[in-house]
Amino acid sequence: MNIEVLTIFPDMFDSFLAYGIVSRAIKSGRIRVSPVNIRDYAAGKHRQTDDRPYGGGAGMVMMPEPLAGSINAARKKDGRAKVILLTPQGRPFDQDTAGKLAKESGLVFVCGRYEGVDERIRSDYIDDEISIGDYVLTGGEIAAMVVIDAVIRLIPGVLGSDESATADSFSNGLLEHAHYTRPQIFRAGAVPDVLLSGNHAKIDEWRLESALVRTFLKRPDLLEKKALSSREKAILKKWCDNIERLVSGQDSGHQGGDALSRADTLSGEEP
Ligand code: 6GU
Repeated sequence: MNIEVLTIFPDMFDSFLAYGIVSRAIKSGRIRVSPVNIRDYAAGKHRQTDDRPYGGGAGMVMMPEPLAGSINAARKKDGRAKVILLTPQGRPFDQDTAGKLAKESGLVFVCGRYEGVDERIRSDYIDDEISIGDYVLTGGEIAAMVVIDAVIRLIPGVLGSDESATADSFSNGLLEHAHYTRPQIFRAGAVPDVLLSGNHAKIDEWRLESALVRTFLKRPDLLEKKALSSREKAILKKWCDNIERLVSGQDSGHQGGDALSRADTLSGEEP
């Protein structure tokens, strides 16, 4: 995949492109990322890229000519490339959008600065607008890095087999299960026995339960959106039943009992 990033601060991308999976993907030739200085397409002695807004008011607006010039140059290299403006007014970025963008042959990211880009660029040159969340950044560069990072790891071959994206949080509509590595005992915490058992059916079941419970606790909105499988429903129902048993045990005056210890098949990791 060919990625061009149009920005007035191309050097911001140096360290982003120099490390880890991003750097490896570039070296392997699976992606190419080219930061392009919009200023190279600006005219005049000062190569100005921003100007005051018509109608007055605070802030500056990115001038249309340098943006049009740099977008046209990127389009000339790859006519099929999708041109994406990073702006807080864009569509909220999510894993689903990352997956769709990973299938494109080329992407051109336009990084807005100041108060934004001239409206005629937005209407005539931009295929899609993306926001990375409901807050305002000083420019689109960090947002472009966020989007590029999320997209390239979904391109086939970019992740090694031991870094698979299939179990990622969000890829199945759930947060990912809990993870443990050595040592087996750390402070008061032990690794759940099931993970040491070598029983892969049991480990899969534990991981699904962990994913469901932590999604319920941390991001219940994700569960509302998700079509649950019958296995997933059964696991959540088991937790419901166990909690119900615990509560009705309290109502009838019993103390203790083992309702929760039965519910706690996650061995203390989840509550
Ligand atoms: Cl894509 N750009 C800027 N400037 N601010 C943002 C954003 C993008 N997404 C959230 N805030």
